[in-house]
Amino acid sequence: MKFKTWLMGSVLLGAVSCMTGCGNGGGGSSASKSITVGFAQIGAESDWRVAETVSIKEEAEKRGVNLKFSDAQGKKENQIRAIRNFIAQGVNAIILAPKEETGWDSVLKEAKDAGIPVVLVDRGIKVEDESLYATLIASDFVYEGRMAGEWLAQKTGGKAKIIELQGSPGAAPAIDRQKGFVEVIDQHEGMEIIASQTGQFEQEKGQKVMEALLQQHGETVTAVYAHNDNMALGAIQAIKQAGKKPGEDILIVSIDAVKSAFEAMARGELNCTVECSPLLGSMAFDSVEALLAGKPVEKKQVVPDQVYDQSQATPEIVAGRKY
Ligand code: GZL
Repeated sequence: MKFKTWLMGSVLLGAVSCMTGCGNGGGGSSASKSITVGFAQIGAESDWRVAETVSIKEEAEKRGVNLKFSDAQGKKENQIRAIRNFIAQGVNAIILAPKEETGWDSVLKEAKDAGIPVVLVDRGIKVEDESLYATLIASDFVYEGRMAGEWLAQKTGGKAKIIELQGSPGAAPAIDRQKGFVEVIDQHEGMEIIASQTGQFEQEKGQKVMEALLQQHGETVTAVYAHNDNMALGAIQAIKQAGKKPGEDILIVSIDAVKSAFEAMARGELNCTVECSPLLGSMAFDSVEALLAGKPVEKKQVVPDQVYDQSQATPEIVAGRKY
């Protein structure tokens, strides 16, 4: 008798959890079954981006999550297409690293109508209806920009002619890292941004932009602020080709704190990098699992950052860097 009751009960429970948790998303605890998650990644434009992809994929593997991965090759329209495919495939949840802040309302409404929760990682968006995404897991880019500005102001005694290498236009980190940096520069009359141009967060483009700007400003520039390390590494190449010493003739401060930045600091070519961790896999899947279990999730989960300079680019620290 007991056994039968248990059996009937478990069959019923199984049916209910499948109706709510299978197919196109919705409730049901993932702890009792593997889930399918779509990850709409921007591309592989930087060491940081590659490290983020590895973090998400490794965490999915660890948790037995069936991950559908899409690399948008740097195009927002490809990310939108990927999200539509995920919806059609009936994934349980979507993780999105949005290339730009705007243009997401329509496709995220489709995900919401399909009952599929969306977790934003690493970059925020601007939408009419904030309920179109469940949570944003990201660093505070304004704070990162401020930290970069404060470090440079302190290092130069508030006197610098700065070339700024911006991230990709419309991206939250590019907008906010500039905002935070300018807030600090504006407090020092001896600090001035003499040129500002996008290098799309890419090393090669950062080098090309710096080569061109050195033609115009080579005799006045005293510092470079790059929105990410890869563009800083490109600028370092350009400065060397111009016969100047990066890190000495021209100071360089950037953001991300990837391993190659620590190696550049150890060579004395980069002066400072502000960490912005790409290791978001664990937080992302904690959020997905909580959402699928119907538990509350903070709307904004801020990832802590810190400043590193050459004094911390020791062999031990470089060897210990996870990305
Ligand atoms: C930051 C991330 C930025 C990195 C760049 O969260 O969006 O995009 O700083 C990457 O390296 O290209």
